[in-house]
Amino acid sequence: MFEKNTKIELILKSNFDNQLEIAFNIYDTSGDGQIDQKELEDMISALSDLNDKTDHEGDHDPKKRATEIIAKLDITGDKKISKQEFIDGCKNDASMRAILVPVALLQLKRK
Ligand SMILES: [Ca+2]
Repeated sequence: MFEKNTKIELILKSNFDNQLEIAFNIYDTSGDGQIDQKELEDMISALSDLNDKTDHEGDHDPKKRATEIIAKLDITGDKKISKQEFIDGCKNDASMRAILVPVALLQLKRK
């Protein structure tokens, strides 16, 4: 319990870049420095489950959302999101940031 609280405090105190970097590392489950379609889909799916949004159809379809997010953030056109693309994208686009770095994501990290 103590360890968890310390982690939250660290996240809150860290600056915005660090928060985005933490978020990126949560998405990049393979640890190769790129977020690919599958990693994004899995995390969007996990986040909506966390919010009790069990509706994965239509606009909530994780596959569709992942495709849209990659289309928007992938500058180099390799269909993956690098750390720099992720950080720049979140900084320049508040709606992207709201989708990609919700409070729920940082809660997920603690599990
Ligand atoms: Ca990866």
